[in-house]
Amino acid sequence: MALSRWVLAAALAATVASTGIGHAADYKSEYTVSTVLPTPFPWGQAAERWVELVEERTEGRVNLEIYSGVQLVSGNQTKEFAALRNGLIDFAVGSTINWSPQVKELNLFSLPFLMPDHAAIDALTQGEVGERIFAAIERQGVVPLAWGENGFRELTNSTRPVTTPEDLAGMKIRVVGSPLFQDTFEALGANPTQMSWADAKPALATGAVDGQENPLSVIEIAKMWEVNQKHLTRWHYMADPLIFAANGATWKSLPEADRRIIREAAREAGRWEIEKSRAENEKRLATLRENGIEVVELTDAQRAAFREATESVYEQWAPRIGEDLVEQAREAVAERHQ
Ligand code: X2X
Repeated sequence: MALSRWVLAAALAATVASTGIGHAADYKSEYTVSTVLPTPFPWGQAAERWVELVEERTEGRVNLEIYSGVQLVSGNQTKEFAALRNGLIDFAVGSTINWSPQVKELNLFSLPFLMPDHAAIDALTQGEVGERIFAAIERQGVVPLAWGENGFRELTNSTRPVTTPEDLAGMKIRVVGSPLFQDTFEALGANPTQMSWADAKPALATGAVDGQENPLSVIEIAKMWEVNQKHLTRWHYMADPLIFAANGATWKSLPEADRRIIREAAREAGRWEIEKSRAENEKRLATLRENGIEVVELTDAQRAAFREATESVYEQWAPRIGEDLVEQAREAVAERHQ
């Protein structure tokens, strides 16, 4: 009797071990998290917050390690999504711009002057458009978890104040490696050059390019005034959301309870980062001015001239993004709560 009870207990213990209840044996010692920007950029802070929350709430079971500067893909930011898809990267907090060459729907956010304000960004990411975008990512084997924000991208240059498209004529502008950006700046009469973030500052320092575009946080923290940037046009022409995401196989390998923790932590980190970086914009602008950058605020009429000059980008890109998705986005923006 006693023996049979012992046998039963031993058999049960063996079953528990082999089915891995608790999954102790299934965890990797480290899960990679890719980002382009490190702390103190809001983007890096978002990743850091996520990692801290996950480690705390999984009591160290899920050990996330941040690899900034997209070092897992040798700094080539437009290769990040492919690496996340094929498992070279476990998790990432990535910009819609950098993933748009693989997920064509993400070009939606790069359409010039689609989103005039923060409420417009929220109307897309927090609504049905955002769900459709996440579904498009999921179809490619990557699990989207939450939204963050890099921010409205403003234009800086070394040469002159830019208030009209004509001011951009022939100006050499560094843009991210996205064909849509190439088309936008060509439509404006500028001379765009695609390069990764790692190459941007050196190119500005040597004068190989005259200008660039990035959110105020990036312009301030990267100290763009040190690489000849003297003029900033606050044209709010587009904003790039960030997406927290997981490789599909990595995601499936994790117990349901941990997945819930990771997803919720990503949502919290994303909400925290969006709020924080929006609140910091005015302070950042003041720092830029203190460092000698001249800021041009556009009037509605001036902004309209830029919008008209880039209409051709919609004709070129709406069919590739999906006409109905672009239309749905335009409606969501028009109906947004301000
Ligand atoms: O490369 C850029 O400009 C950056 C850092 O903003 C992105 O990764 C989109």
